[in-house]
Amino acid sequence: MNQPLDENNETIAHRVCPLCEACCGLELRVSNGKVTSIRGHEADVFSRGYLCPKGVALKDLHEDPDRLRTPLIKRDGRFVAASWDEAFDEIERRLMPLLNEHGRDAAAVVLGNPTVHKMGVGLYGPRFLKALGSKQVYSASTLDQMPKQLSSGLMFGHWLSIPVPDIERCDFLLVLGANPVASNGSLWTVPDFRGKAKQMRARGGRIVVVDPRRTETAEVADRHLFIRPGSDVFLLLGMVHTLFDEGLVKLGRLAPHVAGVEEVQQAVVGYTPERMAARCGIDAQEMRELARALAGAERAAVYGRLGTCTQEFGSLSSWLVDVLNVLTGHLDEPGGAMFPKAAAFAVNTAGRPGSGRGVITGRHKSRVSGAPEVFGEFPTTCLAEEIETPGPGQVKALVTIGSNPVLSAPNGPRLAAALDQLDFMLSVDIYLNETTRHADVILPGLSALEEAHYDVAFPQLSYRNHARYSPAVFAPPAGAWPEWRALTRLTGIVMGLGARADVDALDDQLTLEQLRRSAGEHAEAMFEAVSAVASRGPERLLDLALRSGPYGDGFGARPDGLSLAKLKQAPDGIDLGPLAPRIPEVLRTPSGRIELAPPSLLADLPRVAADLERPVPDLVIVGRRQVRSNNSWMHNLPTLAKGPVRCTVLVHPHDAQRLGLRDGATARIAGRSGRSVEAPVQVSDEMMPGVVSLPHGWGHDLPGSQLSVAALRPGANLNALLDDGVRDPLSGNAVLGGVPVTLSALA
Ligand SMILES: Nc1nc2c(c(=O)[nH]1)N[C@H]1C(S)=C(S)[C@@H](COP(=O)(O)OP(=O)(O)OC[C@H]3O[C@@H](n4cnc5c(=O)[nH]c(N)nc54)[C@H](O)[C@@H]3O)O[C@H]1N2
Ligand SMILES: Nc1nc2c(c(=O)[nH]1)N[C@H]1C(S)=C(S)[C@@H](COP(=O)(O)OP(=O)(O)OC[C@H]3O[C@@H](n4cnc5c(=O)[nH]c(N)nc54)[C@H](O)[C@@H]3O)O[C@H]1N2
Ligand code: SF4
Ligand SMILES: [Mo]
Repeated sequence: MNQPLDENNETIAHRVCPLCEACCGLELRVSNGKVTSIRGHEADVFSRGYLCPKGVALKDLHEDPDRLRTPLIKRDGRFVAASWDEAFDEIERRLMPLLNEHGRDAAAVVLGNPTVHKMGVGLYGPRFLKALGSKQVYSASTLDQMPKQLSSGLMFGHWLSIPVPDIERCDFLLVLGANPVASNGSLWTVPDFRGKAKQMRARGGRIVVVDPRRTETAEVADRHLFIRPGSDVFLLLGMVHTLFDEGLVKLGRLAPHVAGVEEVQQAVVGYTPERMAARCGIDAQEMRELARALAGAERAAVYGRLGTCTQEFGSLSSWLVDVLNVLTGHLDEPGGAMFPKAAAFAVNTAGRPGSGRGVITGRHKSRVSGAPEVFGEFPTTCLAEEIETPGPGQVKALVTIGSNPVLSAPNGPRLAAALDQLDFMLSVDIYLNETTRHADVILPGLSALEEAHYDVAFPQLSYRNHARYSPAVFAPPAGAWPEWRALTRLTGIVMGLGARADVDALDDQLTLEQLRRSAGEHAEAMFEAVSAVASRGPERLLDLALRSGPYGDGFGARPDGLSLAKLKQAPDGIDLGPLAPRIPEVLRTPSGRIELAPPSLLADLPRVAADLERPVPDLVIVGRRQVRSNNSWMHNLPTLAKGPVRCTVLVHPHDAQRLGLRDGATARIAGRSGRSVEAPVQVSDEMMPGVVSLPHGWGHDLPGSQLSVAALRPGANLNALLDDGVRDPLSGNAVLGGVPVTLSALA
């Protein structure tokens, strides 16, 4: 794939960026085994040359001397380098007796954000979980998007059937609680949102942003409305009310496919815009006009993201976003909110089209708080108590895979203390950081540039259908293990096969078993066919998924269809066209219809009414994403770390004045728990009065980490302030915004 360019032996390689959901195609120049430059891949069919500064920092990540390259074992409180065999022996020796004595639920697993950005981890992590058989599964999803997954699951029948705006054809886009200009999008894979927003406005489209901060995205929109954090549900209910009140409901083509319209109408009767206005800070007239604009636009979409999820009414808000899309006739219509159709791995392209089992929650409850299981997980904010609380079922061992909950989950200090009580902890991670320093064994992964890649999740959320494969840019160092192999060996260990089971044989066995479940009698033939052309591991699973997917060659049935071999011949990727209507085929609800009024959501509405009576806190905090940062783990890369101090608390001038805070001074920010952090003040009228903002993922001053660059400017850990006791009850999602704080000037 790499073509030599000149006498310097410079070659060009292409790689989809693994750092965020935008999935930009990158063009790397490589000379003598080193990256010499990284830029956007202009011919990439999907991202068209776009990239952000983090993409460039992939070079720093690849070369970072702090990035782990060998397994580490903690001996007498210190990490020492170990061979892979030694590390697996240690894991078997320490983990298996715990499982044998206390049962499978004695081991918990936490999956972090990067696990969805590496094909091998995304595909082999689930295998390990299945073999482990523990109910103690946690992930970044309950710090992030679980409300949207739940509302989508209840409405459309699968956790990942999430509609995304068809921005290239949209005339009116309402964005709530998302800042894609900085974050580059989430649950919506849309590289170069800024450029697409510009194009949209150039053809007469309008964008309205609802956010307690006038964000970078608000700056490229036509209109920005401040909203009090945590109160989207009031705005959205007011808008839904208006649609019924003013006769604006128009289901269009979807009419025969929607159940529950009358129930929704009944449910919103009391929620007039006039009653909602004071609570959310958006006036009633404004609310009515937003509803009219949405209903009146030919092609429109409502998109809500992180800010609408990480709050007490996350599931209700996420649901109401799509209720608006459905009631205004914009769901599943070109230019509206549409369902992507991925080439591989999408559950909503498999099985019988049009109906299915739907989703259920609460098949079991967490031991201490009784939180319902959602999508096979418990809320990450329940992890510390499950470790701390003695009794049958207590968590004694923990496996973290690409996750840093000590910084990324509320009440990190409590979790850090709990990790020290574990009998055994294993981390599969590329850094020795705030979380992995607590581990007994750390298994590193490869650099992303040393592995081939195909995005397993994000084509299911993309603004346009496409398929792209990236070969490895560099061969991995001799003896290094990719995570999928390490996870396979771990799978063997928890299956009782010992620490030296043959990884290749086990991969063959598990792949064939998986195939028998999905393809029945055809399994053997399919297995033979892909094994002849694709290497073991994730590439083989990819070939299987592509060929049996909706655009696939069907193993010969459709010779023009996709296969891995065909994709490998398309270094710019393959465009599969604009999003196309998919209802009813995409639905997997038992009724075969869109469930507009899921009973569990309606039953949660009384909480909203009760909340209307509560006093509004004087000062609350929200988070903030910044282009040169990525959650908790990219502050060690010199190209991103340089420049101004970014971990600042933004304060509105009025609040600064009344609290006696000067720009540049240090403020103590205290939560209700009494825990506090300190950060430099940045006075800015981009904040809504009564709301301050601090980015998350900082706080790199904890002892025992090996992050030499990040430690120079550690920043303050927002999550040290936040409480782990507040959740959206239906999804279990943590509340990360709208949390009451006090601010005071430090002498
Ligand atoms: N207050 C507040 N808290 C938040 C948020 C917020 O907005 N506000 N956002 C939340 C959100 S949306 C998310 S997704 C979570 C993220 O929560 P986490 O996933 O726990 O956090 P990350 O910072 O992404 O940490 C990633 C971990 O993966 C490791 N890693 C990086 N690359 C690789 C790799 O290739 N292989 C392996 N094995 N490991 C790797 C890193 O070293 C790090 O330990 O944080 C949440 N926390
Ligand atoms: N540069 C960079 N990019 C990233 C990340 C990163 O850390 N840095 N993280 C990645 C991850 S894991 C994710 S999940 C995505 C998230 O991507 P987005 O969903 O775009 O999330 P944010 O950029 O945090 O934007 C959330 C917005 O919600 C606002 N907000 C807070 N509370 C409320 C509220 O109650 N209501 C409303 N309406 N708004 C509110 C905040 O002010 C903020 O502007 O970003 C991804 N991309
Ligand atoms: S926006 Fe930046 S971090 Fe995200 S995929 Fe593109 S280059 Fe990578
Ligand atoms: Mo996230």
